Formats: sequence, structure tokens, C-alpha cells
Amino acid sequence: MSSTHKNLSAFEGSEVPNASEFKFAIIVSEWNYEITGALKDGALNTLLTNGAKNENIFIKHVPGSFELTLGAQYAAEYLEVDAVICIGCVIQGETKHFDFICDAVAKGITNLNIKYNKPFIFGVLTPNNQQQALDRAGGKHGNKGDEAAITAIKMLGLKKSLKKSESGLGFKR
Ligand code: DLZ
Repeated sequence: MSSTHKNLSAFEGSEVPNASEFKFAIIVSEWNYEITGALKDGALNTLLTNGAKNENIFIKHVPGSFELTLGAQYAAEYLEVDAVICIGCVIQGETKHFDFICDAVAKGITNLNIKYNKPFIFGVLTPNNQQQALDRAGGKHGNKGDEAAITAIKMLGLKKSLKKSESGLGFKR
């Protein structure tokens, strides 16, 4: 496979913890739904494949990527989930709208991680065109939704391992 056809979701990393004890929200932007729906399906399937229970996964929609931050905050406040996966797709246009939305949602999601001490995952594609988006939503470059779900599970695994060591089991190298 040539480098231009690399599946960007198939990275080699550390083992993925079992997700059976965790509650997740997936917040999905309705803009570019052909793309975001596919990313959402990827995230959902990956959570289930890694042990998450169907009844512990909440899927909610917001109008556009700009609304992901508040949608994710609602999920943290009212659904009491352990992690939130934010799914969006902002396609580069002719105006500055792209920069404003991308900047706002990146900062908004970053702030939520810190505010709640929980993983809020940035599953937002920012491609130059529709084809680049399709390539990353189940196309030749894999599915970024899968990657977002794996990231959520790994961060919860990290949190759990550090909380354990805090309660007297000691740090392992
Ligand atoms: C307005 C707008 C535009 C032009 N483009 C996109 C886009 O490519 N992807 C996306 O998720 N949302 C877009 N939006 C909608 C904004 O995210 C937001 O919903 C509106 O500005 C209302 O706050």
C-alpha cells in the first residue's frame, strides 16, 4: 500500500483497555452528515467492539460543529458520562467561517477536558474538500471515528490506572 493510501486510523499503539465499566456520550454535528454519520458509526462500533455496553452509550445531535462544545457540556452535566466523543466535519470554504468554527470548537473542547477532568475527544475533521473528508470517514484513510473512540477508552484507562496508584498501590514503571 502506498503512503498516500495509508489507513490513518490503523496506528500501532499501546493495548486498548476494556471499556465495559465506562459510560460514553457521542455528540454528533448535523452539518455534513454524510461524513459525521459515518464517523459516529465508526465510533459506536469501536466502543462496542472494545466492550462498552449499548445502554452506556448515549448519542446526541447538535446543529453544527460550533455547537459541539455546549452539547458536550450538557452530556457531562446531565448524562454523567465518563467520556464524551465530539464528532464534526468543517470543510474549508471561501470565507473565514472555517477558521472561526475550527478555532472555537478546538478551544471549547480543550477547556472541557480541564473543567471536568474527563476526556472530551476532538473527533472533528477539518478537510480542504469533501473527498478528503470521505477518505477519513470510512474511505481509504480509515475512519477517524474509530480513532476517537480508541482515544476515549485509552484516556479512561490512563485515568483509572493513575487513580489506583493514588490509592496506595504505588506507581509502576
Ligand atoms: C455555518 C457553517 C458553515 C458555513 N460550515 C460548517 C461546516 O462546514 N461544518 C459544520 O459543522 N458547521 C458549519 N456551519 C455551522 C456552524 O457550525 C454553526 O452551526 C452555525 O454557525 C450556528 O451557530
